[in-house]
Amino acid sequence: MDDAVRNDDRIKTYISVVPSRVQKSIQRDNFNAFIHYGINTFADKEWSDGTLPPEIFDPSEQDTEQWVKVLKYAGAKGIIFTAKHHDGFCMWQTKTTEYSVKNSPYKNGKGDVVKELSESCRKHGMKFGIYLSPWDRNSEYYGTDKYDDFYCEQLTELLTGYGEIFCVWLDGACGAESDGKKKQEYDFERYYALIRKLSPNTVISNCGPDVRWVGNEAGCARESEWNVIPKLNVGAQVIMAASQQSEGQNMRRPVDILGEDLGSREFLKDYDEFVWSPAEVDVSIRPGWFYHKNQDFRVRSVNNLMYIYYTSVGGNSLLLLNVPPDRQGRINDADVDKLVKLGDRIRSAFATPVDVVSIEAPPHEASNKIRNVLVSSYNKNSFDANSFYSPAEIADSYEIIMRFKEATLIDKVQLVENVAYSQRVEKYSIYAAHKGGYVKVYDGTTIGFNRIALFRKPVKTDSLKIVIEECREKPYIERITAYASDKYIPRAPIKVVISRVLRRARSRRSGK
Ligand code: FUL
Repeated sequence: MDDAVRNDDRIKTYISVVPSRVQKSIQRDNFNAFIHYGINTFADKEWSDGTLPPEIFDPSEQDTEQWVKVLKYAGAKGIIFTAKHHDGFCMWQTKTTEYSVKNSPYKNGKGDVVKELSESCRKHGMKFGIYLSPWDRNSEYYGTDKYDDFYCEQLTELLTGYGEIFCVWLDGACGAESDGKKKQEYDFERYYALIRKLSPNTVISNCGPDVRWVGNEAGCARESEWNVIPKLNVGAQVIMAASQQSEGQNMRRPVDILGEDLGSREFLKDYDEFVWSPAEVDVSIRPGWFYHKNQDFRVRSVNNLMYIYYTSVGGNSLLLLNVPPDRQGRINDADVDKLVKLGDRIRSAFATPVDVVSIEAPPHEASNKIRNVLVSSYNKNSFDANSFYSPAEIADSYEIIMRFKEATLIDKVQLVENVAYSQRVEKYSIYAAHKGGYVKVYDGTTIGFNRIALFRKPVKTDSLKIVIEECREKPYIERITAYASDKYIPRAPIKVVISRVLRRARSRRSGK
């Protein structure tokens, strides 16, 4: 077989890999909130060892309604709650252990935080998910054959007693060895099967098959995030090995979990089995995952949160933003202030899609549907596998020119591939009409299920040209929308700028 044929076969293999039903649902609702709240909150700790007395769990004004309203205003579509962190303290009325809210003063032992939060979520139209730490420092069964039964019983209680659970988030962190204990070998396949059986619409994240951890806790997304990646690079064992092993370990490294490039053609050529795998950027609004009073002045700035939003949600990844309630049981004013501004900024950034009056592009493979993807009245819920623009012929490159009613100050274009046809675009540029010609305003690699191409500075123009320069066969584009600038362009944190400059210098030196 000659190389061209083999290459062609490989590309056909890559584009045959597509998202599952549950992956599509979380890719659509790609910004969710994480809530770390539990016994640690009341002891000023990030990790505790399972011996803190339940009596200290005593919030004076716990208000799950407030959590949900603030997070919804910020733009999150769902909330994932620490039903149990590594300490083993259960935030619901469980029959599996005495180490729970049942033995706390909260509502005289009758409180159930999972229930309260799930009900508030339902009331306000937010999805509700759970974090149930596999590592349990309190359970007598941990490290024994009985632990998987115990863990499955906890999963069963949570998946059957609290309505629809949109996500189960399985953490890979484990410091059992520093406790002088043997690491439990979790039967993840059993957990997955149980979740699928009890709750087929649930997404299994992190140490799970549906969503892949980006690899750091610093809010760093990859510039080029690929969804079709080698099967070997995912899987609970890989995630666990890269996860936190000791308290205080610095997880704020730049992107890791096996590197920057997980899916370019060059990278994939050495592998034979591939899976669809969206990355999730999990990051806290504060230095800690749990609330600490002395961090009230260290809440991330709105500029920083917007930067994380653009690079994760806008970078073909998912965002999971942690917001920890304080000891009163409320989201602290310091965080509320930033979350309200974040919601306002997101809405203002996408408030004004620019109307397209005419389009020029290679003929569409189906009927005359190209306007569907370019008009501003796009409704993401109405799209199905048949909604796309795809050129009839495979070509070396594809040019799409959109003309607007009038010259408008534009700072971003949202691009979406119809991933029912996989992820195909590998390189593209955006040009703006200027003084009778076109000037380049953006160049990118991946698009995938969501790309916000944010220009370095806004440009006033009456026409944009998108050129797809490299692609697996031909593109299937679901959406292209240009937005009028609201004049706020978030700046990258200085550390990111420096590492980008160093990376570029390195690749110039190595001639790549
Ligand atoms: C880590 C944990 O050790 C942290 O406490 C936190 O829950 C974070 C989301 O995952 O691995």
